[in-house]
Amino acid sequence: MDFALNDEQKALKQTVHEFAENEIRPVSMELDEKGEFSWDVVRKAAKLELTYSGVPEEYGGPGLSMLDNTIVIEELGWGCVGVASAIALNQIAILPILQAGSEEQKKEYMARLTDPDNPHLCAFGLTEPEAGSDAASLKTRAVRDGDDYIINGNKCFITNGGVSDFYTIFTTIDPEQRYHGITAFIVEADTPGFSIGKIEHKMGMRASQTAELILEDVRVPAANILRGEGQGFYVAMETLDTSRPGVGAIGVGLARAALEEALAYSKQRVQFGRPICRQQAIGFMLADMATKVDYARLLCYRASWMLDEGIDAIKESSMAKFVGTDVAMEVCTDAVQIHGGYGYMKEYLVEKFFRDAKILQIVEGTNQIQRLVLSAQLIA
Ligand code: COS
Repeated sequence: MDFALNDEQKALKQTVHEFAENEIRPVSMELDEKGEFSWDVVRKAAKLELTYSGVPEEYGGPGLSMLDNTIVIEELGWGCVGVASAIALNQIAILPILQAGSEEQKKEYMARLTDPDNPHLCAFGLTEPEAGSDAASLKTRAVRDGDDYIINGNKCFITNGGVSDFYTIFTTIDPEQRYHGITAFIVEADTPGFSIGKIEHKMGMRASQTAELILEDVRVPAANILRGEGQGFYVAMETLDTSRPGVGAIGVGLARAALEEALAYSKQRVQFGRPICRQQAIGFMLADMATKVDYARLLCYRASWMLDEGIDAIKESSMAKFVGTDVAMEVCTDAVQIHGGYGYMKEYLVEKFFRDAKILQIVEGTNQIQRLVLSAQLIA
């Protein structure tokens, strides 16, 4: 067993770290303040192939492994959770097409995503106002009409909603059949009847755009179905199994950033005649924070490595997601605490980190759902 990154991985980590430091951090506070998605940053990320780093070479991407992608995403999370989400959740939205698409679908849609000079984004449309954790209860309906389907319904909390070129929309062809009726379609953003509703005003992750999708008599060819009628629930679950370590890695990057801020502050803040890092109460907090970052990262690496090796990793992916993001919340909370009153002020990065951490425990399946998945696997 080798815990060291190889030379290529170290170089990759360095490149993405520099991108985060030079292109993301300088604008992250402003994007957060304005609640603005930045095409400028996303275009620069696309130049480095970061928006589609997991797309295999045969479809025009660099074909990074899951582990390499997890390394990339940690650095983006270090830069800004909002920007990291815009980029990493695009990768997640690519997965249903890569994992369940036909050869023609992969060729067509990957070509659009992998153009570094004119990058397109896509989005994953599963969640609905009344179907969040209980994904199988979704109501968006697809009804067959000749060679097409007519889709009606609403999706909510969709990351990159309104800035994407196409969407994977999960529908039901028969709600009575619960998950057996769920069918996934690729839907073009410019299809008549498809529109963007409310753009959410969020607590954190504000540099990524979260929107409602409205589908009113949207006509989509049957050729746009992914894998087949009634296969959509499995497509969604397989996507989430694969994507969850990446969300954990955003948490690891954020937690690492919060630890760095807390450490730097505690070295220069003097109380009772010495820097507060020399007070045991603070020193022990820093020790716990550093340990949490490390074990969360190890779980993300392990789940990613298992996915690369083709080993069943449902349990390990869920662990990586909930540990990575719970650690982010805990470490960011402690980073604010170490900053005292200053940590509550907008001028300090940890104030933003704290707000950003919260959403990570909710997206991509709440951390309670992760524990449900894990416990179901344990007792099966
Ligand atoms: N990977 C692969 N297949 C899975 C799976 C997984 N993680 N979880 C369930 N399945 C399969 C089951 O094996 C079962 O298939 P068969 O009947 O053919 O054996 C089928 O899917 C239904 O499983 P189950 O009965 O467990 O489904 P439930 O409706 O009870 O829900 C959970 C399962 C809770 C796991 C699912 O609803 C879920 O993941 N919810 C969270 C959704 C989410 O993450 N939303 C975030 C939105 S994306 S940002």
